[in-house]
Amino acid sequence: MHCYIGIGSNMGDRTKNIEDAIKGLRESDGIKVKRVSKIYETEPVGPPQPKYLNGVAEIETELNPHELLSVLEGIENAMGRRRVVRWGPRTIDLDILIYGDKKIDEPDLKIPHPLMNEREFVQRPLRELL
Ligand code: A4P
Ligand code: MG
Repeated sequence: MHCYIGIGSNMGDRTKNIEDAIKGLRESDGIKVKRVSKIYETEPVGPPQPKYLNGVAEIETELNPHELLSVLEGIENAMGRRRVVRWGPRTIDLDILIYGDKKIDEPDLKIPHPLMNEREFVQRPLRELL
């Protein structure tokens, strides 16, 4: 399936965090990274916090949506992400933006990502790839 993954970081070495996350995607079984957008510095949305770097990766995957979500969570956890504040600062955030033309509305998984269309930090890199 053809998917788009949103990538964000606003803590620590943001550039390295984004690179490590993309490397994590490349090394994951069942995922092929096709293209990566430019990486942009963006104003934080939500509580006051440092600026983000954001980008989007286009992937092809054999994994189903829940399997893909677990892989993304595995990469986040391996990179030392800790849940602290909703919408708060994070070393890395990986979101499934689009999974083919599938629509999912479950408590732990909503696709397309519900806030995607309102967020310029997602739209700008995504536009490059669509
Ligand atoms: N979840 C549901 N749907 C999805 C999906 N499509 N992809 C669930 C990934 N996860 C999905 O997310 C909480 C839970 O959402 C996951 O466990 C998963 O089951 P999280 O990443 O642990 O928590 P969070 O990120 O604090 O909450 P949320 O609502 O995902 O926040 P967002 O929407 O990701 O926003 N400003 C700028 N400039 N750039 C940013 O990247 N990011 C955020 C976080 C806020 N402000 C930002 C940015
Ligand atoms: Mg998230």
